[in-house]
Amino acid sequence: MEGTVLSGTNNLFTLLGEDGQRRLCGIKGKRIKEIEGSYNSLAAGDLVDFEVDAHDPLRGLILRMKPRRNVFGRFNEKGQASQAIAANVDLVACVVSPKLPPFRPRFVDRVAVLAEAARVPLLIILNKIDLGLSEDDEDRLAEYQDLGYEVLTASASTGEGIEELREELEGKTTVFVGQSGVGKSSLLNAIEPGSGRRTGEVSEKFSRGRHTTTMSELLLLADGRTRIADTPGFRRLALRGIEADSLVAYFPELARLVPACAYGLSCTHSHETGCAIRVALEAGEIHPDRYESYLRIRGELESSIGYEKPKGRSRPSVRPGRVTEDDE
Ligand SMILES: Nc1nc2c(ncn2[C@@H]2O[C@H](COP(=O)(O)OP(=O)(O)OP(=O)(O)O)[C@@H](O)[C@H]2O)c(=O)[nH]1
Ligand SMILES: [Mg+2]
Ligand SMILES: [Zn+2]
Repeated sequence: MEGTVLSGTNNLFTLLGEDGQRRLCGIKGKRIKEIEGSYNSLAAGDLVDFEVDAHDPLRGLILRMKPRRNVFGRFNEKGQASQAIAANVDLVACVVSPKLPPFRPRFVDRVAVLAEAARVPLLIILNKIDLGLSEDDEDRLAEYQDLGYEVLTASASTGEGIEELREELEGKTTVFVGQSGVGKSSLLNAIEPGSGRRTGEVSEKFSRGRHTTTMSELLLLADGRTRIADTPGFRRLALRGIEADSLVAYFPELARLVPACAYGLSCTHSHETGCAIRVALEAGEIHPDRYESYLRIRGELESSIGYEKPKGRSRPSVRPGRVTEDDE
């Protein structure tokens, strides 16, 4: 039978079978990775073939994973192992808040790169609008809109913007990502009253680094067509697995300038004279913070283990991939 992975840990997964039944399933022979030749294990949203346990109709064994349409993943804190967060999604929703925790555009830039790399559209949800929004943060959000990303403001507490959000998500499979405490689970509860997601106190999170949601879980809304993956908040989003030289492709406003760079595809866009991106930066046509994000992520990709610099040409390295508060 075919089934969808709703959640899972330690090789035990909750599946929704095509018969509408939920079952707890292990992996037959614990060899799913080998079957698909995939480094990632199963994630919420994965489609699998499974067999029902002959003795227990509510249990089963997963036989294989179906090919993925896409996968939204991240690397662990040390950037050493990839973790699939959700598979086969239509939309990545990056949830942010104006305060508690503060708005961090650099985090959004990282999610945007991951979404572009997975070829999935990005929606930015500014939750907690009831706490107010500084002019600076408002400008940054408008900037993302100009780049072509959809931006919605909402409040899980007052209900503002929830109807628009519901409409935006309707009929899609969306993965909610964002720092701990921004209100991902609260938004889900507001969209679908009765979904009973556990939410937590922010002050407690800050002092103890506690996460209320501890594992990704795909929720099916009552309309039967809308699916949302609630995920644990990340403190930091390490980026790996992208060639430093192709990173620019995932910044839409930079990518379209590359053909005009004097060194074309071999331009690092960090120092070259005749770099169209640097010219546009000087002219104030691209946002300095976005450019800074590009440099930081590029530095991180270049300094990460396993990355080999292209041979034959020496180029000064851009900034090392330092981890700063802003990146968290
Ligand atoms: N003022 C205000 N507080 C909110 C809003 N939405 C959520 N909160 C509060 O923010 C805190 C964190 O909310 P959660 O929904 O647990 O956040 P989360 O993003 O799911 O956090 P993790 O599961 O740890 O990743 C809770 O105390 C919520 O009550 C909002 O719109 N306005
Ligand atoms: Mg949560
Ligand atoms: Zn350039």
